[in-house]
Amino acid sequence: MKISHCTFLFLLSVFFMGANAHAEHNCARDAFAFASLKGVAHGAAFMTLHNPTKHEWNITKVTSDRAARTELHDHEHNAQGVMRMVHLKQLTIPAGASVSLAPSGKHVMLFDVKTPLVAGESFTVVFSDNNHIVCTVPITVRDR
Ligand SMILES: [Cu+2]
Repeated sequence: MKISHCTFLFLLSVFFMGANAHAEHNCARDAFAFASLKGVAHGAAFMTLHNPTKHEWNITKVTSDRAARTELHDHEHNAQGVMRMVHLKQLTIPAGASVSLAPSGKHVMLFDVKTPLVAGESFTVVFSDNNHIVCTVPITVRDR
């Protein structure tokens, strides 16, 4: 069977689209943090975390090269309807599932940011499951 030049280019482009789709099949997307407010030494990072493995993740630890201390937080409403942050001891992501970390919801809390977060810079957040790293995420700082 003779494959025309056009067919060949088409197959080649499908191959590269496939390769790109595979490269995106990692553990996080849309990861960002807001630039620091003046005089505020804490911040938060947001993303969609995805577990591409065949086993459940129980994330118990999160660290960052940009903050002295890092915690997983969620928001909850108390009986008075006031929203407050709570420390999540564990974040479970079933095999193949995703969890959204977004403003007013779950987030990575950054305490004692060493120097103010400036739009355009990036840093790293690392999620661990029983002392094994499950996901290393590059975070891009953006303006509010
Ligand atoms: Cu928080």
